[in-house]
Amino acid sequence: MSSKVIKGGTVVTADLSYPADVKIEDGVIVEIGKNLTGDEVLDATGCYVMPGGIDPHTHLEMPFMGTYSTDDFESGTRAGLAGGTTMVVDFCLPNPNQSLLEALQMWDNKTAKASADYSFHMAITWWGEQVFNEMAEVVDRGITTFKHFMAYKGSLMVDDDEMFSSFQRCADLGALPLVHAENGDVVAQMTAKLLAEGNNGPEGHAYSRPPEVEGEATNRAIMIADMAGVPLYVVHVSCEQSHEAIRRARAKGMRVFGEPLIQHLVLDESEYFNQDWDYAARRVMSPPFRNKQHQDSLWSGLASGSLQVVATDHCAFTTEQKRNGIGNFAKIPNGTGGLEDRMPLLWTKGVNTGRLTPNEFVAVTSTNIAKILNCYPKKGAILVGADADIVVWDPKRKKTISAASQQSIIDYNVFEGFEVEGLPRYVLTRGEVAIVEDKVDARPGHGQFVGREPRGAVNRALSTWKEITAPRKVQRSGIPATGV
Ligand code: DUC
Ligand code: ZN
Ligand code: ZN
Ligand code: ZN
Repeated sequence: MSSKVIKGGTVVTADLSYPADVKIEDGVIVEIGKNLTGDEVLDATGCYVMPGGIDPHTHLEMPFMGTYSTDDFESGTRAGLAGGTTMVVDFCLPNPNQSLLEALQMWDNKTAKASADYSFHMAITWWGEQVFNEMAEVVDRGITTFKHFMAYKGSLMVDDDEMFSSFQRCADLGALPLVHAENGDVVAQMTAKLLAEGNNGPEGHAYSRPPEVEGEATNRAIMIADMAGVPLYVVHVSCEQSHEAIRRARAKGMRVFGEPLIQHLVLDESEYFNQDWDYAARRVMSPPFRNKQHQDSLWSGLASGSLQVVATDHCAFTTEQKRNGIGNFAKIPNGTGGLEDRMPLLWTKGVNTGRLTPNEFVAVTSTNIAKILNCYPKKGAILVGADADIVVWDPKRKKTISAASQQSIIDYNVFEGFEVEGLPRYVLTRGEVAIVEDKVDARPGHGQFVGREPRGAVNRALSTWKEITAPRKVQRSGIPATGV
């Protein structure tokens, strides 16, 4: 059996930094120590040897707003690998009244050319006995996270009744609910008003979704989760109002997690104002970019631990697709890319500025989410027995981000022109070398599904703490009269 040794680097985990060689056989780490030997040597001199990044929020080849997001599992996982990300978690979105299992089959069919490992979150886009029953089967298939859209009225949005029912079901199944927290009713009304007044340009998108819309929904979801007796994960936290709700809940003792995106950390609302139409429309995503005060709030949350994960919400549309919204900003497909740039940008803007330590960088790009999703230490770890998903990070390598050299197949990059310092020298996916500096050797089909177990005792919320010695019985069918 052939082996590889990553030699001469500094192992950096969420806890520790120490000089060591890392030996790999059969796709897993078999030894960590001094003076290791192997059949093939990868030189890590001057580099950090870190767990590969995990991006828990992508939309690859997703049907959305009348089109499909353009990066698929092939280009998306390749882009991830090029930037040090070795696992993505994509959202499976059933249509209203569609079987969750049928939707899952459709999503699974998209993954044949994935070059890095992947998992799924299941979205709850409608409610009924079928959904209640199928959620148990979805959990049995290793998908233990359920997403709820509080916005996109008329398509993906669920109301509080549906959300409360689903959250209670998640509690019973040991699953974690996720929310896209924006008040969809308020957004719909503000959108209609802006359009009626003739404000139809891309900046109208930002005006229609102010931070209050997000803060209100985040507070509401937290309270509903606590009443259902389940923790909560808030995706794409973009503003102080939402961060404040999460901080307050955590201070009270609730298990609430918050995920800012690299886009909101790095880009601000000036991207929408007094800009050329294409420029602004390419940056239309939900939630929209915010001002500097909100950005500072997100950075401080990552440093203090009140926010735990940096993701991308990678959902890439071409300029041509964005132009569907000329004359009506509500028809601009929402979404931006970021898979390739998340780690280099977070390193450059976070570690190089002193806002984050290298260990905190590992925590927020990989280890924390592996623990939350319950795939640690298979993923997110440099430990004997862990998958050899490894990035050998060269803190001195530089580049200028440009669409001309990106792996994403869209025609622009929202970070065009940003200088980054800190890039992969090598990226390994289960022991296979996919990236050597600028050389991309991602192998379509190599990526495998990562199934996850229910979360066990950590899936308790504050309101159910008293029940810790009397675990609930998992009910596999039939909607119970009450949630407990
Ligand atoms: N926001 C986006 O910008 N795109 C995809 C879905 C979402 O919530
Ligand atoms: Zn969202
Ligand atoms: Zn999303
Ligand atoms: Zn392989």
